[in-house]
Amino acid sequence: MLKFASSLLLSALLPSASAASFAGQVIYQVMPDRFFNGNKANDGVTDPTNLRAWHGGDLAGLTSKLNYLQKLGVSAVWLTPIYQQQPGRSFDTDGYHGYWPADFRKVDSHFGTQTEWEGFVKAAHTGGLKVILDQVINHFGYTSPTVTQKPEWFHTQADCDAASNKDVVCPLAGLPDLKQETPAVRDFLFGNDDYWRTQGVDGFRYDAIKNVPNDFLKALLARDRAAGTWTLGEYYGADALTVGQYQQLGFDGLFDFQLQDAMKTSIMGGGGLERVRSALTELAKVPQPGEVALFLDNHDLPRFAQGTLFEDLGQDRTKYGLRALLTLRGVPVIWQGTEIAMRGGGDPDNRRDMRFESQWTPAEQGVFAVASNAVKVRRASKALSLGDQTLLDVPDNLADRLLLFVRREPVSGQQVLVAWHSGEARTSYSLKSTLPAQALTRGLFLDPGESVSNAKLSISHGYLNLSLPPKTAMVFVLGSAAAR
Ligand SMILES: [Ca+2]
Repeated sequence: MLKFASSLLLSALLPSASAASFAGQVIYQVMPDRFFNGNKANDGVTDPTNLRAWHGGDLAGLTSKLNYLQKLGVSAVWLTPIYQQQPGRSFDTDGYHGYWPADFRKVDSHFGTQTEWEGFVKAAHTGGLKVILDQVINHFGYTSPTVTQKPEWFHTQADCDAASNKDVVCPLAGLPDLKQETPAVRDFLFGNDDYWRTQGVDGFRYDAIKNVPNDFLKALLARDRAAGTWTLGEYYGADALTVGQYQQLGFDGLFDFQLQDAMKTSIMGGGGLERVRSALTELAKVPQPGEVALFLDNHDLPRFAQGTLFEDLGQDRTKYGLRALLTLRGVPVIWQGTEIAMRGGGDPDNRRDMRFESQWTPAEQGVFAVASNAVKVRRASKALSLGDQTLLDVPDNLADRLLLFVRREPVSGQQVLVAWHSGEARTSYSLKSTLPAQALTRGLFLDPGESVSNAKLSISHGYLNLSLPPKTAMVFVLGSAAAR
């Protein structure tokens, strides 16, 4: 009887079998207005010189560039919201970003038509790409007609004043704040999910979950889980502890902002790697580390490459950052343009128009080559895509410049050793190690034009010997010669 009770408890705590998984996926984040304009007829009033105005990018443009995503090698695309935005501007800004919805089930005319949406999803799926759509569940756009038509759907200033949890009840940036505790609102938001599921969406990226009540989220996520839809929560600034708490609530993944900040400081900022090591140690404790979204930057943060004064340095360190990102357990997310080290400060400067091959400098082509190599190496490796992750000890005097870990995929037994190296020059290291001797230690990441990696590893006689180029991350396949 006791045994029966505990197994019941376990099944209530563990994710159910119908849960979706994005382990092994690599996501590319697109803001359609700033990606590619495939149909000038739907532009309306645009001003490409104003980062707060519509620029004309659309679903037709994204569809025509899916071959670009395939060239990069990603397996999924996340679109910021594409549904109908509020009329007019607020704060001298258009709803080009998609976060000011008026009709959650209609494609905004700037992005295209229902038919173009269907064409996009079909082309993405045919090309092997999963589709993640941003879902707004906290608010309507400022001037959306629903705000005046259905005032009972929204929290009032009095609600906000009386609330103990201001994050949930008070408006985010002044936006009309939905009252999820009202059954009609809850059903409306559930219905939005159901609608987009019928439209072929494989996953939802939920915006601003910090500002939405947990009991509502729990019910929403249970429905997604039952339907097999992957869920990714955006809790701005989340550390590993927050990621873990929200996974327990029912999210598959969350963005780890703490790790993002550590990687930016260490890799782009030239700081030590200790903070990354500590963020990874924390992240290992969450219920589903393989589903956590990992990123260098996004549309809400200054660009990764913005951390340096010099363009070439920003490009070199972005190569390091992208390689590092693609070695980690979790789901890497690449924000459009980071694969060519685009620059830009805070919103909206981080949302400059995407530039494509014919517009790139040779240096940008070099960043892309490193990015696409790293994405493809990751996707071809079971150990990198799905493996567990074990940090190796390094001597204290090297902890600022050397981060080592092993990724091992238990089913196949495939394993790799990963080395992040922040040293300023090529350096050789010889470290005492308990790892068994390995006959095979081939480097997997290649620089453009290389056929053999210029990094070296050997493990024998209780020592791990490394020769690493400056400021980069490297991955080495491990095994007996017979294994491959
Ligand atoms: Ca257009």
